[in-house]
Amino acid sequence: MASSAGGSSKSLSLLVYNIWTRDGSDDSALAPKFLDGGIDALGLLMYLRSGEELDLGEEEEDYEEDYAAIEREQASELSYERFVEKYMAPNQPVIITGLTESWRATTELLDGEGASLDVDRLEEEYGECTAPVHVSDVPKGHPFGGLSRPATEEMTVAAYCEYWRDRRPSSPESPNETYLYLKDWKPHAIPKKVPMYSCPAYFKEDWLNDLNGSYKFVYLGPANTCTRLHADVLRSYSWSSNVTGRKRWYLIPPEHTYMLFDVFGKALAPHIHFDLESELNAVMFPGLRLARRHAVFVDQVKCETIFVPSGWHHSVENLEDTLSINHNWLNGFNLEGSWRKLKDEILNERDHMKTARNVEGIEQEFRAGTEGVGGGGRMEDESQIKKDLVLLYELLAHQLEINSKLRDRELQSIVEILEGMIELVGNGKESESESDYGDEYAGVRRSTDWRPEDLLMVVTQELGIG
Ligand SMILES: O=C(O)CCC(=O)C(=O)O
Ligand SMILES: [Fe+2]
Repeated sequence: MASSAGGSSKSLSLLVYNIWTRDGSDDSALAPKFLDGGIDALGLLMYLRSGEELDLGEEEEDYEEDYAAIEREQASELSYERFVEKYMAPNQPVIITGLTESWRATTELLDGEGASLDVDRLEEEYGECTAPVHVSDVPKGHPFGGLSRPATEEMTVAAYCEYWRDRRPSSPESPNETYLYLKDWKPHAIPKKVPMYSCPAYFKEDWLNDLNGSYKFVYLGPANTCTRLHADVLRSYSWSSNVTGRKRWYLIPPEHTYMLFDVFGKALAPHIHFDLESELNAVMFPGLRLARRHAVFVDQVKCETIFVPSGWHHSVENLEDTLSINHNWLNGFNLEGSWRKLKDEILNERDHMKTARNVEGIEQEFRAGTEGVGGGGRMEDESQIKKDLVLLYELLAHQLEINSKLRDRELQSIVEILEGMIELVGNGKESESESDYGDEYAGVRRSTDWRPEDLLMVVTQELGIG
């Protein structure tokens, strides 16, 4: 990658080579490093160290304008069965129109013509609620070039409405416009309040919200606010409806996810059109240009609802002041994908723990050298994985308890996942699990006709829940 390495780069590469090949004893140990992008990372590190020119090869074609579009369907002509067959089961995105016109949010929270939000009414009804608010600094002349900082505090809806009414452009000297984006607000949690919307029938089979309804959100953001590239919790589906305003969505199919990560396979690009004119960004995110070839794109207008399939990374920009409502949701159709992802994360984390001592120092040095580059979300860390594992376990346990209509294939998936959890978590403890659970554990593992309640009990013990 670097055209010619100087003295310090050579000794550095020798050091890394020796570490990665266990002191030169096993060349084949380098193979996984080629596959996971580590060699590119080494090249990049050498470049940063030596200040040498990089040979980036031929200038690539720019695919930026080539995004494929998302289909649109009218709710009145889309039966539930067709939605399942054409979109939910094959995990394909769609925009559905005609679902929100009768919502209270549409009939009561918009101004006379329904053209924009009635902020006074919102404040009157919900002023005392609190919600997380994200701050976005957007460089002038680069709409959506800014990244919102994660919410550090909650704000009352009244205070947010005041901000909304008093918004002014920043002073001409300021390089940025600063916006506040109210996200993940949960007004449905207010007791005895008439709901401002109802969940469309297509999305009602929802094991995630069956648990405690905590994945139902309202978003309110001025034009130019955005949500960085991400995939939703546990690879859940999302549906999102615009009550008013316009959003631009970019979605990347799951088979191309790997193209969105940096050379270390860890940091996600913040946006699908992250600036690749910068040489360093281009090297840091070698797959991003190609990912654009596979992205689909839509401008979603008022009263349209998008179905975001499982595991599709997406970034979202508010093109106008926008009020939207969304749920993350999960059921027997995307359950196995959720589990596959979690299992991969657990295995990766273990692998990482094994090699962490070897590569962490190098990686940290690299990150220090490229501070401010990329900076997208990191792959899940250990505590997040544990939380996700507990969440998945709890929602499965809940379905077994409340859902008497589970289809055979769903029951089978649940049992296989519980077995997988035991195997994975149990393996982590190595010989301990045998002695802790003795015959009971062995009995479950040997069992050919599954008993979900036994599996649940063992997983509960293994995860330390309950
Ligand atoms: O509207 C947004 O800013 C983000 C929405 C989103 O990520 C979702 O619905 O999954
Ligand atoms: Fe999302």
